[in-house]
Amino acid sequence: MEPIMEIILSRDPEQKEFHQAVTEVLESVKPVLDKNPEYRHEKVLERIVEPERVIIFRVPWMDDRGEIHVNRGFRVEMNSALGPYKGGLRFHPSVNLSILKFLAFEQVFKNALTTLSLGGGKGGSDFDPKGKSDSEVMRFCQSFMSELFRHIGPDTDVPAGDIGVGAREIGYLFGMYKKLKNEFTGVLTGKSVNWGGSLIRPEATGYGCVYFAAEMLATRNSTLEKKVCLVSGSGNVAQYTTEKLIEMGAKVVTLSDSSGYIFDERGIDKEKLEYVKTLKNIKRGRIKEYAEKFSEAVYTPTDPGAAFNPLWNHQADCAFPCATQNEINENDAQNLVNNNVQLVCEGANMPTTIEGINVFQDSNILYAPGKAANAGGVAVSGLEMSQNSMRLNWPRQEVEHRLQIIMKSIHKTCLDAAEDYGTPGNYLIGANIAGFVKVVEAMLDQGLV
Ligand code: NDP
Ligand code: 2IT
Repeated sequence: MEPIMEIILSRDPEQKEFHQAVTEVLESVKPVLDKNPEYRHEKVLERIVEPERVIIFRVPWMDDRGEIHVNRGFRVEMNSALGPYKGGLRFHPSVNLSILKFLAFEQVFKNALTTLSLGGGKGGSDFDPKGKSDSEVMRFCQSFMSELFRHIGPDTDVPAGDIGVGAREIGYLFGMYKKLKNEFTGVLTGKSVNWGGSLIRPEATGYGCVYFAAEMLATRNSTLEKKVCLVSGSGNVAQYTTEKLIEMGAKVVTLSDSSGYIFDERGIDKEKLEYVKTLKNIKRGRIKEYAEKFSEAVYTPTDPGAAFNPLWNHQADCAFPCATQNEINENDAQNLVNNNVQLVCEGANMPTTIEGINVFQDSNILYAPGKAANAGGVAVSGLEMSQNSMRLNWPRQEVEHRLQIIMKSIHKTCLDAAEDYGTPGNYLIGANIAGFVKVVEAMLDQGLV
């Protein structure tokens, strides 16, 4: 084990998600360190695993009954070697420093792969938006921003959405920032299109993930046409992954939320997907209601403590985990491989455990890690920043075309790096090495800061 792991484990022993993310990257980049002895001499690992800055703050807010609640707010400013800190905000009761450090660490390499000038960061709160009224969410967002505003800025740190943070939350956060700073700037991305957002940003993560999958299949002279696909989640990434898969002729048979999943053997078509969008984005309902509306679908509750998740145990050609971290464990990965799945493309961040990844790596399937496959979201956020700086809005086709070019470029970058380091076709190693080298070279150019 690299001594750096020992430092991390002793410094922050409880941060298991962060340890997992670091372990995965360190194992991939060993050959790079051996080839470049100056990296060890310059202590690049020690530097890259330590956030440049972590901000933790109190977020007091009042619910509709007049009761006061106190949540914890965070922003992890991980690395600014390539540009302003960039990355989403997550509002979910599970949020803690370990989860945000893992997400910020992944974001640094992901952003490096996008071809744009973006550093990496992540933030959020243990606030749970589920079951809260719009007014409660607004008051929470205003309180959150009343502290965060002093740490961010369009050239400093540009947050966006993630789990539990969508267009509604970005709107409330932006309103408060603008009031406090008296400035209308591109300080957040994922804004509504009529006041500074970019077309295609809501779709970008899911669409980009499907473009990446299509590129992978093309290396084996295959396409998504008629492929049976398992998708998990039913939020932003799952919805637009499903939309693009349908457009490309694939058949999506599952969607989920944290309570359970639906299996629709006939496939989720455009109309059914519209129902899901209204159900999740407007009614803020549960995926269970899909099976009440469409009797051909079967709903199965999931038990987070179970040995495997039955969603990943259906016959399929492709799998797109689009919900959350560690949703595919070793058993799930083995079930996917046993069912002859040909491709796993990660829409979520770190959805597969290290043991699960090992199962994929030991098989012949095409496996793309989230930091490559889901980079389309932050890439279009980067394009939103460019449009805001120019005070111009590009048409839908232009943004989508740029997204396609970026995803193709990330795919090629991963394959080239994997080839250069003697592991052809290994997207995990390729993504980690290409992202790492780009960030490290910039850090070395900029001196010991
Ligand atoms: P949303 O909040 O829109 O949707 C999240 C979905 O995942 C919901 O269906 C939710 O179910 C489910 N989910 C969340 N937490 C859990 C959990 N602990 N167990 C099981 N299911 C869970 O978020 P996004 O779609 O934006 O994000 C999904 C994933 O994609 C995350 O890993 C995120 O980091 C990643 N990502 C997002 C990007 C973006 O642009 N939004 C960009 C790149 C990656 P429920 O409603 O029950 O909570
Ligand atoms: O994980 C991610 O890449 C995101 N949540 C999107 C970040 C962004 O800045 O658009």
